Amino acid sequence: MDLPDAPARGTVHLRGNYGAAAADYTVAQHYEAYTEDEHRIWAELLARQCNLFERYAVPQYRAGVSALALDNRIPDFRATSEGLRARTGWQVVTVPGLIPERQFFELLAQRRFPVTQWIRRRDEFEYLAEPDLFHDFLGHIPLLTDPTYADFIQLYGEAGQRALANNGLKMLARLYWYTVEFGLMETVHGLRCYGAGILSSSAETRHAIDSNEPGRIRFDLQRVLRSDYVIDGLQGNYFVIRSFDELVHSAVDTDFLPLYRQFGSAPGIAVGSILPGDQVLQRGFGSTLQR
Ligand code: HBI
Ligand code: FE
Repeated sequence: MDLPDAPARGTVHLRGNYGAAAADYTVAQHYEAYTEDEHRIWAELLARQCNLFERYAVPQYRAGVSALALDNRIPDFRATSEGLRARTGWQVVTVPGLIPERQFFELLAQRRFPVTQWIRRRDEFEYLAEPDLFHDFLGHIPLLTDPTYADFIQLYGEAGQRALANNGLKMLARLYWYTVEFGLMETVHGLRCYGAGILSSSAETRHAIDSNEPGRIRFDLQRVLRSDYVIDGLQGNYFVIRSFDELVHSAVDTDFLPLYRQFGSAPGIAVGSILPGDQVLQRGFGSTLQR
């Protein structure tokens, strides 16, 4: 029986219904309105991904997936938030889709992670133009159970608010891209993935670790802030950290403003480049050596 305020099934989860959004761009999830087919799409996507985690994901991510106790139903964000708040103070809030940077950074600074309300169609399993519920939830939420990573994402939100005021958005977005979305970590068992854009895509998960096409370069904050990226395609390079502490220290110990001033209007380093100063862990055959 639908709740009185729940709209008809399958209607409310239309993409981008920003009309219902509050000033902070959040909306109600309307959990009861998800259709059986939307739950099945979640289950099919999860089944494809979760058998890759053992081999390809960092242990902190695997621990987060276990803690979330995912099953074949789209998660109810209110229930997720109760468990998450107790662990690291984070909550999951619902948004209609991509939201303006200002509101995005504000939510992260408040330890409120925005997850998209709608889930992709079956014909979008391989490629999706913008993040959906599956990418946002399965990619980003498990690591918010890790205290150090959880600190980094809040620090990133605070840095984003400062970047907006200092023409640093493009450079800071690169930091998010090459860590939160497509980051790798060096572990005792070899390279492992922690990036959400990798772990929510079976093709990218395999590519990031198994392919010898992309380069794997040791993380260097200034190098990452200056490195361009493309949003529609597999990565040309991956940047490798040793720990999430390294991310927190890079965010806390760096004065970004001089970097924004020095490099903010310069062209970015081309995708797939290897620079003389790079500490290359694995040189990809797709990389181009810059003299
Ligand atoms: N909005 N909902 C949502 N999710 C994102 O990941 C997101 C966004 N807006 C902006 C944005 N990401 C990127 O520009 C960040 O690098 C700021
Ligand atoms: Fe994302």
